[in-house]
Amino acid sequence: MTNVLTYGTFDILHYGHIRLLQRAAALGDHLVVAISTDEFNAVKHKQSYYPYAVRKEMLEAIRYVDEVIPERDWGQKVDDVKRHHIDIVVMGDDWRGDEHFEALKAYCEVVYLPRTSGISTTQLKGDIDAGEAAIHPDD
Ligand code: C2G
Repeated sequence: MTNVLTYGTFDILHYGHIRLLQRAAALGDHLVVAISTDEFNAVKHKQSYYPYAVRKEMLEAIRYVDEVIPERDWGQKVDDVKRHHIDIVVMGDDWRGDEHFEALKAYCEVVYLPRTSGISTTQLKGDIDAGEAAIHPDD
């Protein structure tokens, strides 16, 4: 049984998030997603559109996700890995080399997956405000 863990805000879900979750789930048997609380988002200087409860509800509806837990602070990751018997922590490669994840290499494998280009929650918000239609994801 290979347990996989990933972290994120996952606000206004889009195909970049889904493709990350799909690839993370493919690395093991059980995918745990630690989703940032609204309070932790403030620490990350992020204001999510959806509150934690809604973001959690949407993630739990995704077939690749087996379990959702709260991400309350930067310091919980080692405990998360131990408590959930995590074998692999997966993040998009915008996090490659980040101390918070590099430190986990003493406890489990850490995998950085290529981000999906051309999509982000910030871009979505901007395009919607400007009345722009989405370009085809694979354009
Ligand atoms: N992601 C991706 N491709 C995109 C957008 C996001 O692969 N086009 C990945 C990110 O690299 C991340 C995950 O999807 O691994 C969630 O992205 P965010 O919700 O933006 O999460 P973030 O704010 O990076 O929070 O402790 C770590 C933080 O909680 C991560």
